[in-house]
Amino acid sequence: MAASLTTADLAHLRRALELAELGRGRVSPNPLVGAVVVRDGEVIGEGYHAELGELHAERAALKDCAERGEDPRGATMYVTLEPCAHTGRQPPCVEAILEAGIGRVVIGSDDPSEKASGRGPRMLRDGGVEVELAAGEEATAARLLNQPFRKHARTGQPLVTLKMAMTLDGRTTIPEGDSPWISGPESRDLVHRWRAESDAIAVGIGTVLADDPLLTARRPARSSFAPQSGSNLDRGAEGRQPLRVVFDRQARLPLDSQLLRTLDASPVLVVVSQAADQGRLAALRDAGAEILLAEEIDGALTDLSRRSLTSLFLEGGRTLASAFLASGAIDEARTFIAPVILGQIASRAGGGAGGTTPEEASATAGGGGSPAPTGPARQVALSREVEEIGNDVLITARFKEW
Ligand code: AOF
Ligand code: ZN
Repeated sequence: MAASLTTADLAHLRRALELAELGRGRVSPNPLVGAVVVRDGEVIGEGYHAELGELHAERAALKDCAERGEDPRGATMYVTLEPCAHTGRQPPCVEAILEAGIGRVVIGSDDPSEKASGRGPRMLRDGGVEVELAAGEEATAARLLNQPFRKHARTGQPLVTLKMAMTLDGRTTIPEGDSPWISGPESRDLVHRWRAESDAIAVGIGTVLADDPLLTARRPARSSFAPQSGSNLDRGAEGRQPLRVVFDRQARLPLDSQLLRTLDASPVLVVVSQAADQGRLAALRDAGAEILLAEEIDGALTDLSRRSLTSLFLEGGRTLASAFLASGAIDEARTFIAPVILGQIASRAGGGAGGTTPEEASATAGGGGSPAPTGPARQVALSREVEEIGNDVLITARFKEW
């Protein structure tokens, strides 16, 4: 089936993948999707899913054909995700493809959601359209593009990405009085971009008590971060803001913390346990925080997913990370290694790098009021990539693929 794809087919599919990328940070909980329409070797229309609730990629590409005065009858459509057959925020793409008389559809990846799962491709075939599913590199790229969407569809939980920054001697915390940063400015810009692309960011209460972080996505001035003009990342100084989540079993989040003082920038959800004091919970609610009661990380993740959050970006500290690891809940790790040696026992927690304090050890959802679970938590990555970001090295390791 996929063996019949030519070099030209694969090039058009890669173009569709590039187009899909343009929707990043703007369409969740929906997938990133791109489409290209080609007739007689010539591209006659391109489209992508640009904004949640707006045209799907396939319809956007057909609209582009119409705007260019091109007739898609008999043409091939390359689309990164199987076309939908259901009516949701948008009418089914399958209908539009059949109406347009597209002769062949080349699909980058399946759609594992219940309402899809092969229905669209079957309807296209029944309608006389030739349908081919890609394999190999392009298919892998199409699946990797939508890991949050795919995990959410398959498991009812968000994709969890753990971010860390460490020195050459393996330190993740910085001594008092030193510069608070481990990683360099380019890496920190990238972290802000990742925040803007995530549905939620989580930290442990220890990190909040130590650092009083804002956890918003701030748009850096540097050119390494250049959102498309017109994208919502371009809106004013701040872009799309993820939900801020604090794992705080005992509800100790200070009422005067930066998090609670910036609720107009983005909401704060505090994950507490039964052990939390009712008075504290009432005070947090009065201050505008949302409260989520969850004894286990698993339960917290399922609840976040029910709120249509498909990705959770974990930013410190080590205890929260350990609790997630022990629950087998980490899908991907992004670790910066900075060309710095601290060479001493660190005492300052956090500092943007994610730290651990004694308080935190008893304050994460997985901690149970005692130190985080230990035991055999070793996981070996399925794949990893290494890049240079400024003076730092970034290792992206994938533990699960959805
Ligand atoms: C998208 N964009 O380009 C394609 C999608 O809520 P709706 O009506 O927009 O439908 C979303 C579902 O449609 C999504 O979960 C996926 O299964 C399918 N395809 N979605 O948002 C697109 N092609
Ligand atoms: Zn669709």
